Amino acid sequence: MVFKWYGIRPPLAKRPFTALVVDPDIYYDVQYTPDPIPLWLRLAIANNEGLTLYFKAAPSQLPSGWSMDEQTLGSLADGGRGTFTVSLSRSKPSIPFPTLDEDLIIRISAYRDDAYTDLYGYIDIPLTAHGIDSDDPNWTVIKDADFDDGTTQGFEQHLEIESADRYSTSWGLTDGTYVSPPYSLEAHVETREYGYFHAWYGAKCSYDASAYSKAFVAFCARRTDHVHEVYVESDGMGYAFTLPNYDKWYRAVTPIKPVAGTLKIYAWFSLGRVSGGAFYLDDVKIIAV
Ligand SMILES: [Ca+2]
Repeated sequence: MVFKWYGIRPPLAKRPFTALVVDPDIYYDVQYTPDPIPLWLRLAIANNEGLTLYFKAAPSQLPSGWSMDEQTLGSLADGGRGTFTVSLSRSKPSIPFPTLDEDLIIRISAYRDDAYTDLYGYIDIPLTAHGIDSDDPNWTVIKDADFDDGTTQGFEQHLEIESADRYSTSWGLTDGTYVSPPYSLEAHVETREYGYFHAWYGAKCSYDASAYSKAFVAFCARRTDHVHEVYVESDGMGYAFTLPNYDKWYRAVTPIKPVAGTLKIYAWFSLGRVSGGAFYLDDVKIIAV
């Protein structure tokens, strides 16, 4: 499971110190994930309080089956902004169709000192976790792409360049890494001497979920170093995920618009000269109800 991040929360009552950006909804798939299921939540904090503050995350209210350690996040100077990752986990539940929805609250506290003893204030952040079983037979499967027949199964290249020079791309199947053997889909870039590549690069496909009220895409994704956020975009609705570590497969699931449209899954590449980067997809499933 990875986390996503899509907007600025409205002001919370009793906000003592900062603006926070956090996605109040967490989605996870019980397929492809270990037990317990690790989850990562991304926070963006802005400190406008006139002094350096040290931040800590802790559970405030967790339903049964959830666990989270207290985590120090580090400091922000006055006027500073930063993004932080908070980890938590859920013992693998059985999922009532279509989703298991649970409410939890995490507390972000700010301290005046790096020993975290002089409390300045805190914010409680309400979240809703949505567990999904992407293999539940009650779903209508709109698309199930494993790339293992040696074709891209309806996916095409998606590339939006912000700035780039002296680079080469390759896009297609690879047997170098996969979740289901023998292939995954790879978007690969190499830069040459004095080259650079700043772009969104990945895959897109058309889908039709217009006969349904809800749709989701579940997928496995992997990135190399110098490849950052992963984006899912469907007909104007977008989510950003961050894969905490590179060279490792993660499973993600997120809502998409129940329309006939285009689904794009791509990553942000930021490559300097004489370097390479890649983004991989495997076992992409669009489900609807
Ligand atoms: Ca595969």
